[in-house]
Amino acid sequence: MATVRIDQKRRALVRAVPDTYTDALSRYFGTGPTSIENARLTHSKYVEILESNGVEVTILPSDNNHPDCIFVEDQAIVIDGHVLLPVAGHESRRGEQPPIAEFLANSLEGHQIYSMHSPAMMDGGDILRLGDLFFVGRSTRTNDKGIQELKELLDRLGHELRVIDIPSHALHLTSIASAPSDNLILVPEGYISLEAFGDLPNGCELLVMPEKEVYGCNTIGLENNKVIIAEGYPVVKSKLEERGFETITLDMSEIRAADGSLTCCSIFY
Ligand code: CIR
Repeated sequence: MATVRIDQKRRALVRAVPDTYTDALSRYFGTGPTSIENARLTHSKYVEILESNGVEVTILPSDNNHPDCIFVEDQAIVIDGHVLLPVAGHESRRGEQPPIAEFLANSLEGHQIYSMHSPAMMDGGDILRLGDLFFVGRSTRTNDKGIQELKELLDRLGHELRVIDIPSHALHLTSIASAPSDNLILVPEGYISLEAFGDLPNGCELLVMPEKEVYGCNTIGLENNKVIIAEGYPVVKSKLEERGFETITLDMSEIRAADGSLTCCSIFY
């Protein structure tokens, strides 16, 4: 999930699909990608959608030694121009970070960059931002020490952090929830207790989706009430449209096959 507010989504970093993508990790939604060509097609449509909605996109070259390298969201946490570089929760993904860190250091000159240190670990995919309120998933990828380091940064920035336990059949918090706007969270039935989100600020609410549309709960909210959604989740689509959102649909099947969702493929900065 983007860790920036909707109005801060001006620039995004993505990373090209490597030749080794069919070796990407897949344990949750996915049974493993089968077509690199289709993954590349989806990825280029993803970039096109962002660009046609006014986002300046930079594409980092892929890294064949890291089949999961397109999932850049996990590798850097950008909050109000500050960057926290987490220790990725899966050891095989730890070498993905250096080019991303270097790019952000050059692009966000003058801003503070903090590096997390093991045994703390965290995937950026465990963070969800609702306006100025943050949620973090405690998951197989994000531990208490990692959460403590994120909290220290958020304390300095004056933002509140709430912790949500992620069930063992889900990868990340953002695999099952997202904020299509700064006052709405999409969340599926049957994964997280709604109480875990606590009292939301005035005007904010949880929109509960059927359990079978869990994958569709990952969306990317953009300015002008637009939201990118995965193809094939009709309830998510109609509920968002009822609320006045303009939905932009993308076939995510080859990304889902590696447990990736819409938000995983970009870092807004
Ligand atoms: C992994 O297991 O790490 C990748 N195959 C999928 C990462 C998805 N990232 C995300 O939800 N932020």
